Amino acid sequence: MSAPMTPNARATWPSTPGRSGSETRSRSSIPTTSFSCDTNSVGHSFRARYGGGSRNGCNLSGTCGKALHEPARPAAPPAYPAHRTRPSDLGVTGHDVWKLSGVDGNLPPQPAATGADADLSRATAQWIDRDTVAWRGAVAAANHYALAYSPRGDIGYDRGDLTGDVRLIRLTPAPDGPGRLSDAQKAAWPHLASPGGAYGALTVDPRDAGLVRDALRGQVLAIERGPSGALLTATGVQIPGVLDDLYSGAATVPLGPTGGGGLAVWAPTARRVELALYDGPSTDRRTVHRMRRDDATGVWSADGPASWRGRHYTYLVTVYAPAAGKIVTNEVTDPYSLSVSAGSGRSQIVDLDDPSLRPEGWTALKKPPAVRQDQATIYELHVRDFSASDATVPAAERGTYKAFTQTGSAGMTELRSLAEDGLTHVHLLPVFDFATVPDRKADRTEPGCDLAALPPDSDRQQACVAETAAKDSFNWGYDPLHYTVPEGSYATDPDRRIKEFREMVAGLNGAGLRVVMDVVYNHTHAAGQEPTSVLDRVVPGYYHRLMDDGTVAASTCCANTAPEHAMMGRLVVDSIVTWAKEYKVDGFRFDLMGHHPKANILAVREALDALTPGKDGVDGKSIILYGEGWNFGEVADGARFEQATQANMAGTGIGTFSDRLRDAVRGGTPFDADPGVRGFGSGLGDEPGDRLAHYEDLVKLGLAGNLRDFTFTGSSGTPVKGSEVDYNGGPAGYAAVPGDTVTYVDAHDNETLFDALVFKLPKDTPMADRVRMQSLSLATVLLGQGTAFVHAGSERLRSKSLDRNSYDSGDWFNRLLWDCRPKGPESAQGNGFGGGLPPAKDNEARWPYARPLLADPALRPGCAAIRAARARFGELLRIRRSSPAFSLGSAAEIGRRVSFPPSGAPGVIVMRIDATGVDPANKAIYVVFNATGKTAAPTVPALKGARVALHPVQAASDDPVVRQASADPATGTLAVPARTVAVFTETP
Ligand SMILES: [Ca+2]
Ligand SMILES: [Ca+2]
Repeated sequence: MSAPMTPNARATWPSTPGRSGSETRSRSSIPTTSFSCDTNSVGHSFRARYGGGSRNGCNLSGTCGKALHEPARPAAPPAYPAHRTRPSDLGVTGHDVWKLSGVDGNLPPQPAATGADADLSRATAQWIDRDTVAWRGAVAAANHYALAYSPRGDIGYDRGDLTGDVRLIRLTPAPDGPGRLSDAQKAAWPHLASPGGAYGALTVDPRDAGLVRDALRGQVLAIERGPSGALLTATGVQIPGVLDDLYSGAATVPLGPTGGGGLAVWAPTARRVELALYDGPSTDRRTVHRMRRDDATGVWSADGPASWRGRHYTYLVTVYAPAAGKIVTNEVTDPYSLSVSAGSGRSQIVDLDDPSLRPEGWTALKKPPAVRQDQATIYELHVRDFSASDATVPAAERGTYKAFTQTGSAGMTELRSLAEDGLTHVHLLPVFDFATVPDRKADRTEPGCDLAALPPDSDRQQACVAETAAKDSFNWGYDPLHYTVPEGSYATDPDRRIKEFREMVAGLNGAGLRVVMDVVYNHTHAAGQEPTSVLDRVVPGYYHRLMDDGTVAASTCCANTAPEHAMMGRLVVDSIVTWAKEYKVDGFRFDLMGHHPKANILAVREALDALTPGKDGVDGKSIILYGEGWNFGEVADGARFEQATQANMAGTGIGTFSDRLRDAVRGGTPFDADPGVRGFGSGLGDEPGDRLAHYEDLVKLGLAGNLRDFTFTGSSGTPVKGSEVDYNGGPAGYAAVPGDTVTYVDAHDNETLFDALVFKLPKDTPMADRVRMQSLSLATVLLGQGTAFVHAGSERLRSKSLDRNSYDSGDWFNRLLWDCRPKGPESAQGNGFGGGLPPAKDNEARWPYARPLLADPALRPGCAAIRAARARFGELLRIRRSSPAFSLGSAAEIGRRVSFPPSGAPGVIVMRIDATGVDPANKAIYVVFNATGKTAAPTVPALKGARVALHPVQAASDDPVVRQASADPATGTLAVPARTVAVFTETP
């Protein structure tokens, strides 16, 4: 029997049928190439389809962290048959022998096939549990299937067949069908069970079950051979399902620093894991220690002595990495890191209870009173924005956690003042370790131009900012590197980040504000073998969500994680609990929460609810949760699991941002090509018509917590339920309880409210009226049922110089100015407006709209306007806090008590809240939103003869115009000046 010979291959076949033999073939080398994400197209499809907000984040370094192989090109090769003898039959040198079922003896080489579908860089098969491989396409009864694996990771493809140290696990058509997924499997893996039956099912031959763990610790392919044995298909295998099945015991094993000097890491597919223990954060001197693998859980551990505490470490993970196409040894930080070195290159063993990591008084930290979710009023703030431009903060502390300890600074004085008015939470944009800002100040470069000296409509500011954007101090930070470590660039010294982060929490709590963290578990900065890839270099192919071909899903802009996989889901819960317990964080906002399973977010809730002051030092039940419940991408419409989307989270009390009221108040959507589309708060009040009428319905519904079952008289004149009001073709009302809804009119995404109004309001609108419309828009947030959310600076007309996506626009476009007084060139004062054309990257198409606006001095507010806006915002906060009627707490109470009597005029909304029995001081509260340019005078018959007056806060208002609002008990008429929100109380 002659072996097929090719220039690079040799094969030895057994001379006696049934005896073991060996076959060795050359490895085909597969070139690796990385590619850049087309984030514009990703962002565009996001924007086009969903009301979320433009994406930000990880498009920053120019890589999505994915590496793709170029497909191996099949030559016209000889092919080999299917099915192999049991490996146990083979001698120690034996590797690979093909047999056909029902045919005695080993098969000789077969004639050349015309070319198999053998792109080994893809992974179209999915190993979903220890017994089952889902096969893309139908399983053909006449064909033969197997998992081909190699502990050496050296399987290649050449001339029609596999090369390398190929071992096999036999697969047979699954009994259901046959060759079909069972109903239970279809339910668990809905995206594999499309109506056409996209995936067949294969079962691991019980005789080979003992090979499964070993196979998973090498390269694994799924192959299909024709009746003659010719290779038809060879593809990589997705392994999260089988790992979750085999290693379910890992779910409760402690990971990361486990006390003393102990460490543990889950790496079930690794061939070896070693611990590299360094003498310091940057020295090369290290000792390497073996780690012990627990075969049942896949967890590797080292029991270090307590003297290891403080030492820096990495793991040396020897593992098959599909992105490399071979076995590699990855030096990688700990996914469960609690501390990292400056630059995040090494983890550090720390005990977070160490007194040196705690500010004074930490254990006894006094929290501001807990606030029910629907009573919360949240202020969304970026750590750098808060103090980078605040001259009252020592220069070394500007832009840092430490700035929150400067109790006498302008910023902290302002936060305290807002808290006194009724603000309850500060929500911080990402403060976990992210990848896009160098930790050390010395490694950062700030823009070198005199930005303030340039003309207000110049394109030079943005050009200058763009030059240093990749190396400057600013990024929003939606590019996670280590989920459970504070970001280093916000510390005055990255090595003191833990203590300084805690000082920030204590500073904010001391100012009367609870602290929310923006968390981004839905993606990582990178995947594959990229240097900033952590999870995927420990367990390649596990933590991220893979598409049908095995590439990493990137619908969120970046490498999407898969919290539906057990250990990723666990990481989310563990990380949040650590922030809650060890950093005393009072709330969490999930970025793209709709990409998480609902069950994952509920598991977070459950874990937090179990934290008690006595046991854990914090009251977990007082921690609020909310997130972006958008429905898009590869998970859309429940394609893979029940998502944590707006509609699905209804009734959980975990909030989702409502885009309904936002769009109705601002007008249009954040994604319109023309930014001038008007809404209820931006000038449409003077343009009666169907559009205004519909927007008024959305605003009313939003004021009532956006409840799906809230019934009110709609613009049609007949009663309508929240779920019956249209929002872009779907139901507008989706909440079941008021805590489900986070109401907002601006956030870090998209233009600030002031900038949106610049685009939308008639150009000749006087500044005083712009201030009024700003307040009116914010009033729809602050006087509604449900969680109120504002972007920092909205209360003071904050502008980003019309930037719609400032994630990497530097400190300059993100300036938050606490001091409105002119202190330099005209463009440096005020609210940030007129800081030049916004960065070309996301705004250039709008420059023709922006240029004349930025050049217009009438659009730059002075101190009087900014102070007026701030004063009225404070009044709205005080009014919200003044009565329980503004947070009734249940759908039933809202349904019973909130109504919208006819206003008699387009552009005017009257809201009545029956306060009897909930507010001892008031019988009812009336709020009139007059979004028109004329005095409104709605008549409410029920008010005839009632004791009705302007709310005491407004009777003493800073705004002389609202003080003119009046009630006439003789007629029941409420007279409200143009562009004004007036609140009236009816007393017993
Ligand atoms: Ca960092
Ligand atoms: Ca930057």
